[in-house]
Amino acid sequence: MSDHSLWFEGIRFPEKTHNREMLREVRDNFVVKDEDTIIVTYPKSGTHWLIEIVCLIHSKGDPKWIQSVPYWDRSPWIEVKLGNKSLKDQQSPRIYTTHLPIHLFPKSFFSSKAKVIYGIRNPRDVLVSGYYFGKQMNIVKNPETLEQYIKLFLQGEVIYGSWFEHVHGWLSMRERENVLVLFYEELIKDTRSTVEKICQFLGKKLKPAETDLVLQYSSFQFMKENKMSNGIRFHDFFVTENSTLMRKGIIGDWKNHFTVAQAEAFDKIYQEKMAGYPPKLFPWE
Ligand code: PPS
Repeated sequence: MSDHSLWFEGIRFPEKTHNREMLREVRDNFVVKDEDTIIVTYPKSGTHWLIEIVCLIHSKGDPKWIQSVPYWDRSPWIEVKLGNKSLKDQQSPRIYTTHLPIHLFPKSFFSSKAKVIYGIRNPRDVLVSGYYFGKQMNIVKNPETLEQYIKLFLQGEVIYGSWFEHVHGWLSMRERENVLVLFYEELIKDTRSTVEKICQFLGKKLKPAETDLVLQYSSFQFMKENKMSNGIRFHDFFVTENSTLMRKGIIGDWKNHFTVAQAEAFDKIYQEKMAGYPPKLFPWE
């Protein structure tokens, strides 16, 4: 029986929203422009939060744009059929989003000055967030239990493939001037400094009062209540009316879900796969 996924270059995608031609087209022929800002993440790493912050920085904290245009038109996903279509209507400077691993990213980026913001989150929290998100969607067939989901995640067989490969690929770009690596955890712990870091990277100067507005309108609560930020594009794919993108928005929820054995098994693989990075690069233990 079909599980509603398609495989492209060893990576699993939902077949309802993606197709191989589009993925190939994006990688080989998508033209990245120097003025573009691109938000790149592995799913469930805080993508929507980054979109909101970048949009608010562009509007200097004025919420009109984020309250009147849905996030999927403000910063469309290039590899998703509908997102790719709405990107065609965007004027420069463009903002767009992707969850693509580096080897499927548009080749034209590598000779451009476009700016990439790569968001990373503790993979254990990514896993828990993805597990609940999968449960409220019928976009692909997901495992029933967390135990099964952990297994799939560690094998890299969830949507968009292995977290480890994704992070290795994108972290290899971290010394580039036009790539900013950000952690969800630093956004939570010190939102203001992280927003200021993004402003600096994008070459935007905001007054303190404008930064206050960015913080206010990109807060979890505000985003949860804003239909243009918490709305669901693919209603048909959601199981319940109460489905939400803004679930908890915290650090360390995995501790409420993993058993000791699951945490140890995860940790063993994590240590093996993440060996070699500088100590303290990742803001989690
Ligand atoms: S997606 O569907 O892959 O694009 O999801 P993504 O946006 O990457 O990640 C969803 C998680 O980000 C949390 N989130 C936030 N946390 C704190 N503050 C703000 N403003 C915020 N906006 C989104 C969201 O709650 C999801 O995490 P969990 O752990 O499921 O709550």
